[in-house]
Amino acid sequence: MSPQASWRQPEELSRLLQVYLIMGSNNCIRDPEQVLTDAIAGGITMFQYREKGTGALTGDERFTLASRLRELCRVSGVPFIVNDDIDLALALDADGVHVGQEDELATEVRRRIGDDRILGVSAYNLAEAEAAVRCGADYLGVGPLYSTQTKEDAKSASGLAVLSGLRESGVTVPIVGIGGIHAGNAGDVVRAGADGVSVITAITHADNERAGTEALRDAVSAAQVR
Ligand code: TZP
Ligand code: MG
Repeated sequence: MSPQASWRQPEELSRLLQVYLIMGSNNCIRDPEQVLTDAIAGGITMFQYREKGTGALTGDERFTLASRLRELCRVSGVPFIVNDDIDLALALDADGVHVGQEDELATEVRRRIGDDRILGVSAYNLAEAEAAVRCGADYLGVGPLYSTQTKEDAKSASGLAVLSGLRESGVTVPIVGIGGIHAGNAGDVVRAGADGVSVITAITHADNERAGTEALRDAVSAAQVR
């Protein structure tokens, strides 16, 4: 089994979702390669390249940055996921893709990326979560749980009840929470039913990205000791 294929196993994915950094160049104050290097040193378990919104890179600049970040992930064994862009994911031999509800249908994405790559799908409620699982999602990104300034078109914050609701309704796939998460609330997210937390600002705007990552890891690990 290729490393990518084993990463799709639910127990493995649950571990990989613990501290999931998402970013593009416009989320970073410092150089994105340096930010990712420090976040890897701090112990991120998965990375998503998401180049979106005001000031996002396009064309060759976007491809070049994506390739460099992909390489940093490859050498450190951190799964590299691409947001939305299946062509970019395939060109970079990414370990997976993450799509929203508005993007290409998850069944079509699965067909294009094959059986070895991770497929993540965003879900805001139970109906979206169940549809995503039926379409072949390996994990769900659920949120925004708390209010966030980072996503320009973000829905209103759902609160944590959506997570416990999904678990009570029998959704068993790995779940990562998203939206407004930081070291101070990450434990609550995990206790409500998530396997881990995905963050942009909590790492990219931390005074020290490595320390910021370590604080998230500690908060998630402490909440997983039940
Ligand atoms: N999807 C829902 S909220 C969000 C995305 C991409 C942004 C999360 O960013 P932050 O800075 O961690 O709140
Ligand atoms: Mg999307």
